Amino acid sequence: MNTVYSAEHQLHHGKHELIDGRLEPCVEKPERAERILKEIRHAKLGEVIAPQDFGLEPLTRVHNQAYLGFLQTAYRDWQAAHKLGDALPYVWPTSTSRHTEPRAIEAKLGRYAFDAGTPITPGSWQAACSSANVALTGAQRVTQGAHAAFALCRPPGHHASRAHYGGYCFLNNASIAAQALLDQGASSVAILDVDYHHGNGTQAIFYHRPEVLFVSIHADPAQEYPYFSGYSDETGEGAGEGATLNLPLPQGTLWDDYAEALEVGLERIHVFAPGALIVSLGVDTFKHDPIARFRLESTNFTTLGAHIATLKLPTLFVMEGGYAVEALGGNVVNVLRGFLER
Ligand code: SP5
Ligand code: ZN
Repeated sequence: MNTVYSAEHQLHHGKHELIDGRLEPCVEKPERAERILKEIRHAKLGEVIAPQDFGLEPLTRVHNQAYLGFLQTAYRDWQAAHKLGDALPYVWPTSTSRHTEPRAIEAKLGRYAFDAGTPITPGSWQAACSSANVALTGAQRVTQGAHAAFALCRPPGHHASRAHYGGYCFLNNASIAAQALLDQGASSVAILDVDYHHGNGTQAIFYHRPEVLFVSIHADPAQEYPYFSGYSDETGEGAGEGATLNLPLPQGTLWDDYAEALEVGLERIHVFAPGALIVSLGVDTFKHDPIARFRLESTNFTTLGAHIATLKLPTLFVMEGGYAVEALGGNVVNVLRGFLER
């Protein structure tokens, strides 16, 4: 299987995120992608290829223009307003606020961000674009007939919605890839999100759409970030009713319970019979992850990959979270190997 990778991810390098009352060093750091790349090469999983540049058009299929315009100039605007360091929001509109478009950069940050954990740095826009191009290049491989591809995206994407960033995500790489597959002729696509955190952005983007099935296994939002979505009674709306399946699990979940939820999710995808599968691949379900609380072992990731392979669908893996850097590359390789070797 080919891995798509670009060193441009390194341009996004935040210093701090607001976490549990402190500004802490960002857990979403360049070392993550480098570790994964190293293990992919070491495991001789296949060729590592560079992304093509698809420009802005495929991004506008998923995100709105004003949001993209904001992201493009956010850091420059922050700097021009004489703010220091990375751009982080600290004031938010609420349901009682005016809805006029804000002009000040600090107001725009609150307008477009949903958390204070996602710093915008000088190179964030370029890195986010390159991450989307990595996903789009992977999607193109699948459209051209590859059985599988791995998009080594960084920054991740599944928390970003049409006009909101957060959760270390700016552009929703998996959604952009799904939309590209549809635009290139696929009649339907399933997205299986196995990141520890609910993929609130992906869910929102396709919530009303019947041709994209979104299945997510994640920590119960009553206990865990992102808190405001991911409950099992969210099943889609309008034409999209029934095309969202949330399978929340409690903190502390071990493989056996995880595997049961996985079977439910895979069965739904099997019945949906999509033209292609996108896996939002987070390995922050690992027992030693510093910000998450499932307890999967490294060997469980091999089984996860093997189970996904039983669907026998053209599959694009899109990298999302996973912050235990020592084991990160190995855990990702285990998923991909389990998938290939089945
Ligand atoms: C892509 C992805 O995995 N994004 C996750 C963003 C989560 N950010 C908030 C983390 C809050 C962690 N709270 C528990 C910390 C334990 N010290
Ligand atoms: Zn996550």
